[in-house]
Amino acid sequence: MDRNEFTNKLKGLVTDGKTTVELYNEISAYAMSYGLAKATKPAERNAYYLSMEFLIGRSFYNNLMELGLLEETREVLAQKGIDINIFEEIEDAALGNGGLGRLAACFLDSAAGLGLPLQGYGVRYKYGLFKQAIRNGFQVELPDDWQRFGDPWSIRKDNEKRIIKFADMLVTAVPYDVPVFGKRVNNLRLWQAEGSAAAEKISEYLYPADDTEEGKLLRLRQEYFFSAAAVGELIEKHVKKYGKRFDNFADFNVIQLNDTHPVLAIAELIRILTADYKIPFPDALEVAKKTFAYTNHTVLPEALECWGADLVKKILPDIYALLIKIHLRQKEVFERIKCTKEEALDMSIYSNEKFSMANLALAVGKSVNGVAKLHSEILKNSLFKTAYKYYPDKFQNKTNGITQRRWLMLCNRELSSLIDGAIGDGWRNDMSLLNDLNGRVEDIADDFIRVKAEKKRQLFEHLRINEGVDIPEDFIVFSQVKRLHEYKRQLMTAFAILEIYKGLKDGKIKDFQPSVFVFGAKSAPSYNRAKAIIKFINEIAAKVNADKDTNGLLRVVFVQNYNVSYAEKIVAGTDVSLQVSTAGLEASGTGNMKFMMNGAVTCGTMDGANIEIVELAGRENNYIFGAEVDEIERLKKDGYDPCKLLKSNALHNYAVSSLIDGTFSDGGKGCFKELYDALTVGASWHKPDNYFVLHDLESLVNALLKINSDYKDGKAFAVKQLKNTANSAHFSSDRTIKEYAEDIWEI
Ligand code: 26Q
Repeated sequence: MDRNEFTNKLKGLVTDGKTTVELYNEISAYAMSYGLAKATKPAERNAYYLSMEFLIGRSFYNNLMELGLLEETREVLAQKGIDINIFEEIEDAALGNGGLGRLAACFLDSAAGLGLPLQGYGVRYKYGLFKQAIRNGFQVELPDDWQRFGDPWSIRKDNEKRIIKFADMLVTAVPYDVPVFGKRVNNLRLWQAEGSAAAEKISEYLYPADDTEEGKLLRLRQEYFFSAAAVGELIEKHVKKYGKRFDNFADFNVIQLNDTHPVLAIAELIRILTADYKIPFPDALEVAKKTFAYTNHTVLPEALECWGADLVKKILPDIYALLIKIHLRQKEVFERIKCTKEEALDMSIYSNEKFSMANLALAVGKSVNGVAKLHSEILKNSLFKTAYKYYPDKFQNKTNGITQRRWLMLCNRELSSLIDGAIGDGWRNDMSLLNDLNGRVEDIADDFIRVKAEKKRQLFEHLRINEGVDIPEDFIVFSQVKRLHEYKRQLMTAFAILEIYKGLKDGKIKDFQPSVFVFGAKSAPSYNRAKAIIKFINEIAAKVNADKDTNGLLRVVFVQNYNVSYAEKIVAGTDVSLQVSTAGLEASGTGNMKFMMNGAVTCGTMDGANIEIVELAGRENNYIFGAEVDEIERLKKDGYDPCKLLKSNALHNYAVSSLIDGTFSDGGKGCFKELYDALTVGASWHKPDNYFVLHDLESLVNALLKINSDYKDGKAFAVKQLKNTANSAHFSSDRTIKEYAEDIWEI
C-alpha cells in the first residue's frame, strides 16, 4: 500500500456504528500494510537482541508517528468527528516488568530509527504483567489479557514454526512478527508456545512466581524455549545461505543477551553445532565466543540467576551435559591462568550443584557491559571483580538511553513545538542539536512555564478520571514512578512526606508552595514488604488528602496500574523527578532520563545515571542529596545503627512509629509491623534498615524543602528545568545504540 492508498482508505473509512476497537484494528491494518510495503531488504550482518521482556506500551500512536501518518490520521478522524485520543482505551501490551523491558523497546525503536539492523527475539506471553488495582489501599493483581483488543501489529508465521525439545515434551514455537518502523523496518519476533496444554503454559505468563519448584521449572522452560527457538533459527538460516560452515557465523550474527535470562542460548548454540553439524567442541565454543555479548542490569545478589543442576538435567539433559563440558574446559583455563581456588570458585560456571548464568555469559561472551558509568565501575570493582582481573578487555560501559520519539515527541507535543520554535526541528532526527537550546533557555522560560502548566493540567485531568482525585492547578508535581522495591526507597519518600505534613500541621514549615506527590509502582505479587509499602503510602494519602488544615498545601496520589501509557502522561506533567535509590543499587534508571528530557529537575542520590544527568545538566540545576557509594560502603563496614537515629531525631521517630502506633492501619495484616522490624531489627537475611532509609531521610526532607522554596522564583526554576531538557541529548537511546553498534555489534 502506498501513501495515496492509505489516505484513500482512511478517508473512505466508515466509522458509523463501529466500536473503538473495530476502528483501531482497521486503521492499524492500513498502517501495517503501508509500513510493510516500505520494508527494507534484510541486512547481511545483523545484531539480535534476546530479551525475556519487551515493554512496548501502546503501539498505535507510536507506529503512526514513525510512519509519518499520525497528523493525517488525526485530521481525517477529526473531520469524521472522532477524537484520535479515543484509542487510549486500547491498553498497553505489557510484555515486560520495568526498566530492562522498556530499554529493549527503546533500543528497537532507536535502531530502526537510525537504520541499523537490530532484530529482537522474545516471548509472546498470553498475559503480560498483571493489571494492578488498588483496593482498600492494597495492590490487587488482575490478569492482563492484552490480546482482547486484537493484535493488529503482529503477523503470525505458521510456516516458520520450530520444535523445541525438552526431555519430557516437545513444544512448538510459533513466531509472531512485530515490525519496528523507522528509517528501516526491523523485526521483533515473539515466540508463542503451542502443541499441548503443558506446552501452552510456557508462554502463558510473563512472570511465573518462582518461589516454588514448579515456578522455577516453568521459568527455566521459558528461558530455554525462546533462546533455543532464536538460536536454532539463526543457525538454520546461516546454513541455508552459507552451507554447513560456521567459521563465518559470527561475521553475520551478533547476539546481545539482555541480562542472564537468555544466557542458555550460548549452550544451545554449541549444542546444535556439535550435535547436529558435528563441529568439534572447541570450534563450536570459538563460534559462541565471537557471537555473544552480555548486558548486566542489576547488582542485587538475588537477581543473579543460578539454575539447579538437577533441574537442568531433568528437562534439558543435553544442555546439562554441555554446561558440564564448558565447566571442565573452564577448569583447564583456570589452571593455565593460575588463579586461586577462591577466584576459580568466583568465576565458575558450575558450583554447589548450580549453574551460574552470569558466569557462563562472562566466560563465553565477548563483552560484558553495565548500563551507566557507576554501574559499570561497580561490576569491575566488586560484582565481577575476579572476571575483570583476568578479562579486563571484555568490560565496557553503555549508559542507557530512552527514545525521544515516544518520550518527548509523542508524549509532549507542546514542548516539542516549543523547542522547534526556539532552535528549529533538526533535533528530532539529530538529538545532539538539542544542545542549542542552552542558548535559548532564558528567552523561552515563560513559554516553558505555560507548556508545563498545560501538561500538568492534562495530567490532573487524567488523575481525576482514573483515580478520582482533584488536584488544584498550581500544585508543584513531585513524581516517583518505577517498580516498587526497597532499594528504590519509596518508603523513604513516604516518611519525608509525613515529616513535611507534620511540619505544616505544627506551623513549623511556613511559606510552603502547594505540592502533590505522585507515586506509581507495581510490586512483585510475592514481595510482601513492597506490598506493605504500597498500602502505607495509600494510608498516608488518605490521611493527608482528607486533612482540611493542610490539603490546600499537600496531597498524595498513588496511581493504579502504572504502565508505559501512564508514564507518558506523568513524565510530561512533572516538575520534580524523585530518584532516591540507595547509592550503588540502581544500575542506571531510565525514568530519570524521561523526566529530565521533559524538563523536570531531579531530586536524587548519586546513583546510576543520576550521576551523569547532573554532570551534564549541572548540579546547580538539580537537587542531589544523601550518602554516596563510598559512604554507604563505610557505613556497612563500620556499622550503622538506625535505632540511634530514631532516638535522636523526633521527626524520624514520628514518621517511623506511625507504622506501629495506630496512626495507620494495615487491616490487621501485621505487614506494617514487619516493615518497622525490617528498619529497626532487620528481617530475612538483612541487617536493620538494609537500604539506609533513615540515614538519608533528613537530607531528603531538606532537599524537598529547598526545592519548594526555590520554586517560588518561577522563572529561575523554569530555567533549571529547561537546562535539563537542553542537556538531555546524551540520554537518547539513539546515542546508546550507536555505541553498541560501534563497540560491540559492528553493524
Ligand atoms: C532474576 C532471577 C529470577 C527471576 C527473575 C529475575 C529478574 C527479572 C527481572 C531479574 C531482574 C529483572 C529486571 C531487572 C531490571 O529491570 N533492571 C533495571 O534495568 C534497567 C535497564 O538497564 C536499569 O535502568 C535499572 O536501573 C535496573 O533496575
